[in-house]
Amino acid sequence: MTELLNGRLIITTGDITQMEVDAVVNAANSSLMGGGGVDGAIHRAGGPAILKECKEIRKNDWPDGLPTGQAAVTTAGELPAQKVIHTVGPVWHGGDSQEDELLEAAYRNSLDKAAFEAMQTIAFPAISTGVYGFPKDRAAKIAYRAVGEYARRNTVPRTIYFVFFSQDDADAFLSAVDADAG
Ligand code: AR6
Repeated sequence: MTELLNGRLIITTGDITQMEVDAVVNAANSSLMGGGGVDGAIHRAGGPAILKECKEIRKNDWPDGLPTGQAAVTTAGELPAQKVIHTVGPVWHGGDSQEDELLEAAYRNSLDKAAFEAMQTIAFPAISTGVYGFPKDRAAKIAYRAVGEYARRNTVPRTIYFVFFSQDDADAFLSAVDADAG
């Protein structure tokens, strides 16, 4: 576990579905109907209440799907977290399709949702770096910058966790961010 940004950002490893936080962020797709990776794990561990609310959101707010970079909140069902914030990261198409801006927006809009509901603790997976193919180093720098800018301007959420699936991914994040700072 490593603390950055004066303790506002905590880098840790493990299964994000086990985090006891106010909100876990889901690396979803626009359909909000579930999938593999983090999305599959969250729906499996949280149970059917999450999908039920996702269907309501599709019907009431986003009939054509949640746009890339946006975020939406549901119950966390049986997860130890209180809520799930679903966001859609960009699919990597080589870097010239606004992938950087859209990834930053996914982090920022998720944090905005958390702040709006006065959530103090939020846990992010490494959005877009699995199925969606975003290069991990580049995603690390964007995630770090997005959260850093947010934390400077906002006191809520108080603590932001980046949860990596493996120690290698956590180490790669720390190297990428360190290289950026130097
Ligand atoms: N806890 C923490 N991190 C995880 C976990 C977990 N339980 N499982 C995977 N990771 P991905 P994406 C890491 O593919 O790239 C889904 O099908 C994983 O190692 O979950 O945004 C959705 O429905 C990787 O580094 O998300 C979408 O269709 C990171 O989480 C699509 O995948 C993100 O990998 C979204 O793709």
